[in-house]
Amino acid sequence: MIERVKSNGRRESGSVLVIVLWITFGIVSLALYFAHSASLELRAADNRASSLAAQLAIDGTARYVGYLLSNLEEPGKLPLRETYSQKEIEIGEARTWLIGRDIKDRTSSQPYFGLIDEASKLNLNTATVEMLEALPGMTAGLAAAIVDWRDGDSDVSESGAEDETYLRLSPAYHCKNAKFESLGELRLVAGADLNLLFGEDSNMNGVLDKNEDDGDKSLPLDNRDGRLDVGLMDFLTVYSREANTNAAGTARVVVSGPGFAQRVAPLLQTTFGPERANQILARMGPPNATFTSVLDFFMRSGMTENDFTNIQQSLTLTNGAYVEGLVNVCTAPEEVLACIPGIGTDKAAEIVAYRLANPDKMNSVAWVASVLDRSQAVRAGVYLTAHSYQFTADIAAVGHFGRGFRRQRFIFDTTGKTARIMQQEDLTQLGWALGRQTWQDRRQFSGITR
Ligand SMILES: [Ca+2]
Ligand SMILES: [Ca+2]
Ligand SMILES: [Ca+2]
Ligand SMILES: [Ca+2]
Repeated sequence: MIERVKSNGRRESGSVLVIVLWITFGIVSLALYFAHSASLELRAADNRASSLAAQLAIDGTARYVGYLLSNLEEPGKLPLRETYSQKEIEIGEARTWLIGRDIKDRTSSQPYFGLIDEASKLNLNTATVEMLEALPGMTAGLAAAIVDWRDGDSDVSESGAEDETYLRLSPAYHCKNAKFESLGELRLVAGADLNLLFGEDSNMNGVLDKNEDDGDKSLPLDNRDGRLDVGLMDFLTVYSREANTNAAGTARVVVSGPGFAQRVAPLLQTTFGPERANQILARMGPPNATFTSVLDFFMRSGMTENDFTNIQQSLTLTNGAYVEGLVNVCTAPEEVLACIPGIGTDKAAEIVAYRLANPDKMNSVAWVASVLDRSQAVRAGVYLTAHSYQFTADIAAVGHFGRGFRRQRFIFDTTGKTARIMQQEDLTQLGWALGRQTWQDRRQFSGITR
């Protein structure tokens, strides 16, 4: 009897122990669960804070670029890279970078930092179909469709596309029949597929990232040749235009056609003195001679390159408020130069080599006459300038501990008194764009450890 009581007591205390154990286990699980979710919450909040700091740092950097471009020493000139900050710009605990383009090197996996010159590209609103066709990877169909998209009529050009094509799509839309307002609009044009537009550069940073050189192992598909085959987007713009005024803001002189000699005489006299001005004018032929470009005017004037550099910003061929779509021959990559009539693939490499050998001459278009023969220079001059007034600032940022990556692209216009943002676009969704080295270094970016 006593034995039974004892054994009953043991059984009861055994059951109590099991229950207590279960309860303890339950409490511990709950505690772990809440601790885990609290730590996730904390982590998420921390990432949100980093991301917010990165965004604010981007805004700050855009202001910095705006200030820089509003106070250029020489209007119409891309600021020298030595004169402004481009990488690891510290703003509180955040860091920003200006992602640029190294037009000489398409094999690097390390980003190049700086502003991007929009006048170094072909303008979608002014380039002829032949110029567009000369771009690497361009198809005849897309080149013709670009011209049909922007021209006011609905006549389908050879291999082009107007309403008939776009209204058959689902969803259907109309051909614009007006100028391009943004580069992104190109995606709507018939024949513009993503491979053609973006090439292998899926994150649009201008450098060869690992996934862009591993064939079909990861997206994008690439040819694994150790070189970044960029898409058409890198060579095109819709923003390039110059104000038809000189650095002081006064209207430029139209140096061609009836009365040109009278118009240009005061400028020549004030700059070079009456005697030299008369010499130059005497060489220019009849007082109503016509010139096809400012470069043509220079070649016929017998001026020295230095003389010409002093007055070139006061010369023009047209009366409008702006001159649109000229290509800056001092900054354009070889692929773009090859599209210019008179330069072509034959002379583009020579132009690039001359630029590298003569950096001090890059103040006007005059030097082009030393590389091209006269008839080539006359053809090319129509499309060329030595000035740039629109710049892209492609700003990437991280917050503390290198977290919260963000990226935004701004297009600045400097034709007015102060630089103005013409367009801005968020590129964060394209993912990390600062190369492997910065990815490895990014954990050191923290205000806390210092
Ligand atoms: Ca049209
Ligand atoms: Ca890339
Ligand atoms: Ca790939
Ligand atoms: Ca490649």
